[in-house]
Order: sequence, then structure tokens, then C-alpha cells
Amino acid sequence: MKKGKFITIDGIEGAGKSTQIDFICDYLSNKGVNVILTREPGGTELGEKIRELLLSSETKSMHSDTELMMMFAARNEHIHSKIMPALAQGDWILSDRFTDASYAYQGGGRGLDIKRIAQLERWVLQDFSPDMTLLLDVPVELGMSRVESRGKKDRIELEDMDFFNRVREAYIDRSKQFPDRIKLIDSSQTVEHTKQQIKAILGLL
Ligand code: Z5A
Repeated sequence: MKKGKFITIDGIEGAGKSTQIDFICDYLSNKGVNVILTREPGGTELGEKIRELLLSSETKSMHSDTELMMMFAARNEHIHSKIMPALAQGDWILSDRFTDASYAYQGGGRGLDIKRIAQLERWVLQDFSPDMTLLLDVPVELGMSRVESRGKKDRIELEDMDFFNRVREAYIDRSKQFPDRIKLIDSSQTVEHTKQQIKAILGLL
């Protein structure tokens, strides 16, 4: 039985997820909510090990299907050992990325068949889905320019602009497909501008 709420935040690199997460946690805590911050891939001991394999630039080659299944393997662990138990006891979960990222990166970016992603989603999640998803949107060039100075790129960050443009398009398509759940937020302006939009949306919860 789910008593808490499950919120996810997603978007391409440099969209500002990490920048806004502290604000969201503070906003919810101030409302008296016990909020647990987590992330994907990862969020559990095993999930973090899978994350390392997935993102390490030392992992030279990986079949796209393997990548997809590893995302869902980490997610399965995450849901059963962390997300569901927390929601059942009334805590709220804020996850930095979730299943929409699989549709965007493995579906849009890698070009995998959406039907196969949907099959995995049904298997792992059944009818479970976030109560709300904050989708931070920026043009790819802007997102990339924000993260440029970061140094070493991970395995997925090494992809080219076309890849990230497809990822962005897939995210936008998802927001059109699920307008009640996925709130598209313009994150191309100031941090404060993004924050104000998030605040207005969280006020709806
Ligand atoms: N992945 C996948 O393929 N499939 C899946 O199913 C899942 C994930 C779940 C995880 O990376 C990778 O896994 C990700 C997708 C893939 N791969 N890629 N590429 P992650 O989520 O851990 O990290 P990330 O995507 O690389 O996040 P990021 O690059 O850190 O983006 P961000 O958190 O949205 O950005 P930020 O750190 O908040 O901001 C970046 C910089 O911009 C920083 O200096 C800020 O100060 C600045 N910033 C932020 N907002 C603004 C505004 N509004 N104006 C100016 N500057 C700003």
C-alpha cells in the first residue's frame, strides 16, 4: 500500500537536475514531508555497482540491449528494496532520473524499439509509476556548454550531439504522451526562473 508520493526529475545533461534537487528537498521538508533522495541508475548498494559498470568509460563496449536490461535490473532492485518500502511507510521519494530516462536514452538515443522497453517496464513496474515527473528541458547545446568544464566524461556522455538531440526529443514526446504526470519545465534561463516554475508545480501536490 503506497502512502507517500513518488516524484522523479529528469532531463538531458546540464538541464539543472542536481542544481534544483536541494531546493525541492528543502521545499518538501518545510511542508513536513519526510523526503528520501535517490537516483538512477543506482540508489541501492547493488544498483550503484551496476551504475559503475554502465557509466564507466573503461567499459569499452556494451550492446544496447545489455545497457537497457542493466538499467532495468538496477531499477528492479531500487523499486523492491528502497522505493516501495519507503512509500509504504509514508515517506516521499525524489529520484534523480527514472524510467522516462530509459525511453529517452535507450529508446530515443540508442534507437531501441519502444515496445521492448514497454515490455520491460510492465515486467518490472507493473502499473507502478511516479506521481509526478519534473522534466527540465534545455537545448542540447546549452546543456552541454553548462557541463563542459567538468572534465572526464562518462561512457554515455561521450555520445555526440545527434544522440542527445534524439534523447531530448524523446523526453518531449513522453511529456506530450503523459501530460498529467510529466511537467515540462523550461530550464534554459536562470536557476531562479527554473526554481519558480518547480515551486508552482509542487504546489499542486
Ligand atoms: N541513463 C540512461 O541512459 N538510462 C536510464 O534509464 C537512466 C539513466 C536512469 C546518469 O547520469 C546517466 O545515465 C545519464 C543518463 C543515463 N547519462 N548521460 N549522459 P546522471 O543523471 O547521474 O548525470 P547527468 O545526466 O550527467 O546529470 P548532469 O549532467 O549532472 O545534469 P544536471 O544534474 O541536470 O545538471 P546540473 O549538475 O544541475 O547542472 C550542470 C551545470 O549547469 C552546473 O554547473 C550548474 O551550476 C549549471 N546550471 C544549472 N542550471 C543552470 C541554469 N538555469 N543556468 C545556468 N547554469 C545552470
